[in-house]
Amino acid sequence: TAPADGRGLRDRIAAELERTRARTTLLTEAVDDGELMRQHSPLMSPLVWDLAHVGNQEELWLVRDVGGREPVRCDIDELYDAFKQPRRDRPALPLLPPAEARAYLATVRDKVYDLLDRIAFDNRRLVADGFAFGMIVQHEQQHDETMLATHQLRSGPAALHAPPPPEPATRAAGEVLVPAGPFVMGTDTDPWALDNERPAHRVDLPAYLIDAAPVTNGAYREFIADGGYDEPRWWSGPGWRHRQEAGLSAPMHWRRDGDGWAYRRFGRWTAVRDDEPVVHVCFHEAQAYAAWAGRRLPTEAEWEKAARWDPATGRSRRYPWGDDEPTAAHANLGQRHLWPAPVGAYPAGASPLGVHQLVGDVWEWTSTTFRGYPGFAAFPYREYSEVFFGAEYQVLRGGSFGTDRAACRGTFRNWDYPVRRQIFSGFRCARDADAEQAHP
Ligand code: AVJ
Ligand code: FE
Repeated sequence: TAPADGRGLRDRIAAELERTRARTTLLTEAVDDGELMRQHSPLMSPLVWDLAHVGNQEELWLVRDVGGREPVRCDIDELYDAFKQPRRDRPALPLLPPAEARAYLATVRDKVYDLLDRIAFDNRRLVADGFAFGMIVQHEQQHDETMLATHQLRSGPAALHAPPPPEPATRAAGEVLVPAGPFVMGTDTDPWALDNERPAHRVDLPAYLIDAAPVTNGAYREFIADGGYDEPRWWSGPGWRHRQEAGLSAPMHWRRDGDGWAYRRFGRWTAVRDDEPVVHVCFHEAQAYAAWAGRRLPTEAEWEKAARWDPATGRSRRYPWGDDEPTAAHANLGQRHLWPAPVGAYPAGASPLGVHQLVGDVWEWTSTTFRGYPGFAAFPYREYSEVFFGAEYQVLRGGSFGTDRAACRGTFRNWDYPVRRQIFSGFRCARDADAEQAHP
């Protein structure tokens, strides 16, 4: 790794900032100004809000806080404060029009490059290893994924294009036994890991079985065909209430198509493909499917042990395949494709125990609610994650086809309400090992 104040770190940060801004630009130039200002769903912001919010956070953290520079503009802080402005109210705000928002982002970015040239990467926690820059890169990438979900919700002809994901190259089916024993969950050393991924701590788990691949459309269709949506015994109390109130009968963006099903993906309807991971299901649907299948969702710790634990060394890896950064051969990440890849498409991304597609494709619901790890300390601000701790949010793991590699690793934690499904959410199942499997 590069010395803490070396050219290497500066160049790496500049490259990540540029790569990320190129994605933001793509997502916000794919539609006209009218569509940027409009709200495509009450669940989402107008795209032009996300755009200026990304610039405003960069100004707050890098220009003002790290750089100690004069504000670029402090008149807009309130408008782009996510806690002061609920999403459904954002279209009514006096938002910066697209051209002004773009000019604002460019001004902020120029100051950040200037700062990057001069800054000493000393031991102050906010700047050590370029953390604040990494946080801002991840923040922009997270909003890019949110903007991608907005694109998926918008009606009208397709505005985004990408080649299809790779075809299966191996069989990824059945379950994998993860033996009982401790592993290290979370991290103390990953330089850009966020506060909720820390500290590293030992977790001892009994033996369990976890699916070798995410649940597919084909398997999910059997649940639908078997009347799963109409059978309260598969659903939790709150799940059934939500299924009734929301009138759920299939994943979001699906419709009946003759005898089968079609889904809408970024403006195009096509027949549902059975060997792809199911996406756009809420936690309640995932839980009901698991109950129907005689299984359960994995806990967050079970997910992470399957993704990181190396049985040969007992170490926790950064990713299922090792510590190397993801490449196109490892995982479907970064909006290279616009939907999940069929199961078995990423043999090079499998874990040592043979669990596939843990990273990329779809965010995976877990049965765990979002809390701080033992010894958690908010950094640099309580509003990133601590204010969301509690029973209201479920943890999702692994990242989707729309998650950038900068915002995805074996320790990365996402969370959302159990009713949400406009995100790129799927799941896999698990179950307790029986006595014979646990003690062979
Ligand atoms: C971690 C994806 C739940 O989008 O609400 C963006 C990320 N935090 N701006 C979200 C985030 C502040 C966050 N999630
Ligand atoms: Fe944000």
